Amino acid sequence: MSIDLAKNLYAKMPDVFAKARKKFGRGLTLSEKVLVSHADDFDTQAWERGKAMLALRPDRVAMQDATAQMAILQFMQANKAQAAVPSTIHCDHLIRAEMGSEKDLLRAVDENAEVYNFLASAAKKYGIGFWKPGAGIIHQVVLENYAFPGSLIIGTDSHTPNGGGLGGLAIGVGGADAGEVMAGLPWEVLHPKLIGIHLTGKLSGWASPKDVILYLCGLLTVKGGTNKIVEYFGPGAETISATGKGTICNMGAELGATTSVFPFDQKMVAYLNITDRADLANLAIANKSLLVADPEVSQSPEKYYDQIVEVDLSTLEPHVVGPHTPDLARPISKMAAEAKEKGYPVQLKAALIGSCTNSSYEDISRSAHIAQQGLKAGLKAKAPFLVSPGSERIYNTMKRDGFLETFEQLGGTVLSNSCGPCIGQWKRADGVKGKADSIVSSFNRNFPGRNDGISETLSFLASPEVVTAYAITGDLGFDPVNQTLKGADGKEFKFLPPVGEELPAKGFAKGEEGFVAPAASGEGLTVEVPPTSERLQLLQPFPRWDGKDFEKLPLLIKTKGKTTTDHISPAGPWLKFRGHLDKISDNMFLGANNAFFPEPGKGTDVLTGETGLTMAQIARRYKAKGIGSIVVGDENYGEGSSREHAAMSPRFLNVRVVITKSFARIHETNLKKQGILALTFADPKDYEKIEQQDRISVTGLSSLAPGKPVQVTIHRADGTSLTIQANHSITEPQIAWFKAGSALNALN
Ligand code: MIC
Ligand code: SF4
Repeated sequence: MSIDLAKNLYAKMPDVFAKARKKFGRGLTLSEKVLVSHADDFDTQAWERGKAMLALRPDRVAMQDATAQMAILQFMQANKAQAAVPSTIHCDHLIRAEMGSEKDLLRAVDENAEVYNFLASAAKKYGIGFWKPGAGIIHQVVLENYAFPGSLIIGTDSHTPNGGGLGGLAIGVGGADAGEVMAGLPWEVLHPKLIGIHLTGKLSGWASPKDVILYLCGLLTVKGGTNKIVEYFGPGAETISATGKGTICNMGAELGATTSVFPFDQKMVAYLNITDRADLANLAIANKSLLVADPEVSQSPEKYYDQIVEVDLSTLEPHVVGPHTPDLARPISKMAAEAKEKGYPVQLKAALIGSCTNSSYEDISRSAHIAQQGLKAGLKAKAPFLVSPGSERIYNTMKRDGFLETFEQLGGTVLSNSCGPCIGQWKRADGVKGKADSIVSSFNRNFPGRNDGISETLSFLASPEVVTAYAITGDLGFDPVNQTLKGADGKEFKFLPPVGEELPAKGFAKGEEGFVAPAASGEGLTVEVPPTSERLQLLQPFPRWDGKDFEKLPLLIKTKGKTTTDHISPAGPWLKFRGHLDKISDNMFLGANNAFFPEPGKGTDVLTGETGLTMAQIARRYKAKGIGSIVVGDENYGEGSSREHAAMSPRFLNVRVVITKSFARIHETNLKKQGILALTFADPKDYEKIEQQDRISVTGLSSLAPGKPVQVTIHRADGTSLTIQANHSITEPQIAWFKAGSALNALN
């Protein structure tokens, strides 16, 4: 990475901070420092938390292969010669985890050739850095190479906030946002509110950074961070390694937070130094006061943050969360009793460590310490034990320092440096559809069906060291932290708390790092999209709005309960169609619970009465008749991933309106970008009023205006009707997206 980016940014910070202090009449939090220094135009920008739309200029864009396809296809529609900001593509999601690292990688290169060629050729042409398959998982590679204190990075993946571990704002977005920023436009986001997390004390024993965020997930819930930045401060912050901070920020996505951030400190200096960025470390040290909150913030934080949470790291216990949602949290000492009470199957069918969230040297060395204790007692892993290293650097260092060997002796399998089982690219040999059993991982998400494609599987999350201990005992009904177990010789022993190193004493081992630089000029280069491809399809612009109100739209689905993007657009086997809108749309709502049908993903064609059809089948029928439809959703609709397929497929299949109790941030923006009207019930209880045979009208659209509610009329099958109100968060420019049919259409 060129250090000039940071130099230029730091050089302009003092002036804009002075202006901001004057305008706000107070000192600045770290988040505000990053926001104001990236304003497209500080002077004309309105700064009101929770209200104003901010137009920002990110320092860089990162994309992973599964979302990059749509991001690049959309960027191509803007007809630009080069990406306007430094950008990278990372091939990590499309590698299946089945036979171990080497074979999995070879197969991935073969079966994804079209997609990789497309991405590599586009990267080369448009001046985008390309990280080959096997190089590592986007967030780990960004932390090792690109994130820096004070930076603003956007990434087409919801766990982009991992970069907050190095003191910048790193934010997950949909591909359309990335495409626009690469096309030279500013990036828009609702001015987030701020949650201040005051950290005191120091982690000890089994407690790890992962436990900080698992605990916060339980406390704040999956909605607690929506449209908020989580800013950590206080003396405890400096005691956590940079990679540990990365873990905490990464999983802040599970709170729905816009992003999370830690102030610049010595731990970041150490990490920058060991990842070959001493120049950047020195520059940041020289500019330290710009990269932390102003001193008055920690003196009276209540004046600066909208909400404050106190966490004493010294008393934090290791936590376990799940199943099915990351906010069902409890200390590990309570897990066994709860499993018994709720009837969770206690035999663990797999234990998985690593991923973008938890594969730092610290995580791996602490886990290896637990594994060594197991081996010493003559034990092996009882549950299949899988390790997903986050990057080539991590993998080579684990190998050099003997950790790989330790895991393998324990019976573990080391997978390629990729997402693998975290995103359903895992063939679980013993998995049976319809049968509930339990698995545990150190990943960040545990929505139904996420890892093994089986929605009954109960997936629990914990720190990698706890997961390693669980791998050895194979039993969720046993507390490996507090209880004793029997070694091979029958003698009782208790695991000693894990001990590891934050950073490798010998530095990181290098390896084939897999970076391909773009061509100096892309002129004359072509982007490879085979016309007959099953994997890629050039995009056709969505039709413009015809100026008419939506009259009597049939209800496609009313989703009940949690509706994450994994429910709306499942990954796993569908990942291979991420570049082919028509094909992937067949997965639409396959995981969602329909209020009017007993089986997920299915429902009734209300025009013909035929039932048991998939949502895609029904929507395709309506579309063929030229009819749009409406989707009704529950709370925090679209929680989870940044994948815009969850918005593009409905749009492609003619869904015109999505009306919910509330939305998750990235998904709400994705819907708007694709030209779908995203509404919320003014009275959430109105959700209950929607019935299967209703026809729903949304009227007054020609006078759609920011802050002005919209009328929704529900026409009942018996001829009666009732009118309710719906709200929206559509801004003036977003109205233009709606009218043009999509944000991209509005550009051209
Ligand atoms: C995820 O963790 O859910 C993913 C897969 O990384 C997604 C992106 C995607 O769906 O491609 C995310 O988090 O945004
Ligand atoms: Fe990959 Fe999982 Fe991280 Fe998403 S959360 S980037 S799927 S490892």
